[in-house]
Amino acid sequence: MYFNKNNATSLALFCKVVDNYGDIGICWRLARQLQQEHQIAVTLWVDDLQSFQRICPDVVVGVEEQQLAGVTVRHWRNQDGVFSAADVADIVIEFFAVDIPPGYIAAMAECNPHPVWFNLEGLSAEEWVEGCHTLPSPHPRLPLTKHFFFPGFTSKTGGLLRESALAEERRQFQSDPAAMAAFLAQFGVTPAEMASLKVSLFCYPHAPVAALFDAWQDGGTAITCLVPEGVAVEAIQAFLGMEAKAGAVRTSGALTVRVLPFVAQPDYDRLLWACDLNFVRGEDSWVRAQWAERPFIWHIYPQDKNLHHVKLKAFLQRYAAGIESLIALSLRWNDASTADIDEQAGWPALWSPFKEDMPEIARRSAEWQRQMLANGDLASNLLKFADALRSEEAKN
Ligand code: TRH
Repeated sequence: MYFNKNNATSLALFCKVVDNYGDIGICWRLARQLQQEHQIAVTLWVDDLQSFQRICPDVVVGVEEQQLAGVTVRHWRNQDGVFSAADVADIVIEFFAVDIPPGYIAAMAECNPHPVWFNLEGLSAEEWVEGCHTLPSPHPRLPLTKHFFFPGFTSKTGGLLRESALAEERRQFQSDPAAMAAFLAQFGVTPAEMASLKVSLFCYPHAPVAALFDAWQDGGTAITCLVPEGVAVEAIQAFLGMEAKAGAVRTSGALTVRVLPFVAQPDYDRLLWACDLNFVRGEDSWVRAQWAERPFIWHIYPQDKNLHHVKLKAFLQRYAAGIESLIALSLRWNDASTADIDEQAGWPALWSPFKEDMPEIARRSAEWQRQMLANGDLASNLLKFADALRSEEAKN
């Protein structure tokens, strides 16, 4: 073992917030886990402390360097900077192919041994991922090689981010109705709402929220939709008839919509665990929904030329095969067409079979979780691969 559990290993993780919360959400989760479970001395370089503060309220905006949960957080302001070999970590990770400062790369080349260097990529269920995972990319000028590391859903990928205590924490919470009720009560959820079908909603603004709300309103099942502040604001305000601020609530027909505060990351997990159905988006909340062992619908981050539809279908093929109602609702939620579904079907016709199938979807979600557990977790897999690379370098 080169990268021991004794704080002797250092790791630098470089994160640029492109938009929203997924970039920092994933990096923060990985940084914490590497420190807490593997005792790695982690420095997280991040360019946007404001976004970071939304998912982690302990972040102080305007501070250049701070300690958070054992992780050193550095405000990454620009590409400048003079670095020496002593500044360079044993393991260097660039998230989503960000360009790390040229001065830092030059200092990496001065190190002996050279640091292990990764480009940590985004999550996709597409088959090509297996072929690209762990591929080397030699630097054009310097004696450095970067390796691609892909999260994924099979044993030939890096697996998914998952803290070692997560499953047990979730099981305990979900087997304690009083704890779930107390958690939701702090946001104003009433006992009647507790007894209804509870749905959390996190999606991009273009999701067909209004059409879904119409179907829920006119349906026969009492539904409480819990929406963190700032999500699908236009549609939520249209339903509420008032500003979508935390605490705002309105019932119409069978549907109650309640706005929650945008909660800290660990509470977002509890929200997913406490709800009967979760609408999630992007990457990190999507993975958390998979660990929540509840039915979920994924709103995928949109890409040019509808590339995201290919990714969505690749995931549904692995996850939802044979569950037509889940496939149909997921495709329609993402405005993706396919020959397999009736494109004219209205939302009540999509919702009703999906609701009927929810017990089966919940069983599938438990089975999926067992399948994913067998792939190990991303942080441990990444360290194992770093170790293999270092031992290879030591031999040469
Ligand atoms: O916010 P996202 O849409 O983020 C991203 C980015 O757009 C990114 O550029 C893109 O590459 C990626 O999606 C695919 O969705 P995501 O990934 O689910 O991240 C949301 C984070 O916010 C996640 O860590 C959970 C957290 N969160 C909270 O902490 N509290 C909340 O109340 C909510 C709703 C989310």
